[in-house]
Amino acid sequence: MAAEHARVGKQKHFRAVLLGSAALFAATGAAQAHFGMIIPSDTMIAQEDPRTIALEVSFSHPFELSGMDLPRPAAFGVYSNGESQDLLGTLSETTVLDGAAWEASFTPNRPGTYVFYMEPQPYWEPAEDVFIVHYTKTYVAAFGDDSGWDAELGLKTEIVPLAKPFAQWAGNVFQGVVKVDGEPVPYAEVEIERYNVDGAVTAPSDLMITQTVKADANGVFTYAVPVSGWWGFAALSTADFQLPQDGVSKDVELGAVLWVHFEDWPN
Ligand SMILES: [Cu+2]
Repeated sequence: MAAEHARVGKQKHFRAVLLGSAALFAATGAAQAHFGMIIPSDTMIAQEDPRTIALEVSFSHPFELSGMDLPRPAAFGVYSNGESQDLLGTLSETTVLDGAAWEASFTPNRPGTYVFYMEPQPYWEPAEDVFIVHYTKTYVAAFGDDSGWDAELGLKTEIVPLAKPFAQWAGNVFQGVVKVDGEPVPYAEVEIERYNVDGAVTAPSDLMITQTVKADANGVFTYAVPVSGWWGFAALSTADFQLPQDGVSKDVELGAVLWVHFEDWPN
């Protein structure tokens, strides 16, 4: 929602300008995070499952279930068995969480891991005075074959999984390496949110909407996932280039976003 988004941006802005004011910090709360999102209808396609998966592509606040508008992405595709396939032409318009978004369907034709990725057009965020570009991906295993689960696509920025980015239990620890231009990013900040699509949740504090961890000196981050569902990991860095806004060069926040589904223990 545009209004929700503006409010979020303003909170961040106030925080930056009036740092040190504990009273104001308490009044405005913590800022929510934006997430590029790719959510497939299935992450582990069995032989007997429907072979066509549906994909939902958006730019949202996943914990709070509010969407922003996502213009047609600059790139959307799938990587499998060492090859990339352009799927940009398969996107059609839809709405996700009241935001303009995209949907597509894809039918894997052979076993292995399929990595769906999306590069959005740079998003101008006036309240933060930056452009935001979230390189987003998710992994799907087809026909019981998980080979290629650790694939690195060579995106500008990317989380390379150290744990399988599917077939995870809730409670498992998840690890990945944050990379920019193929190199690990020491102490990269990673924002983490759950997509509460299965039911709205009220956090006990706004500080708990987005969880934040830092990578270690080797760019490796670690997070233990408390409950099942879709979890988004967004590793943030500042680009080594700027983009013009009204004739002025502005910083670009790069996000390497990875969506992973965690499963319930079958009691
Ligand atoms: Cu937003």
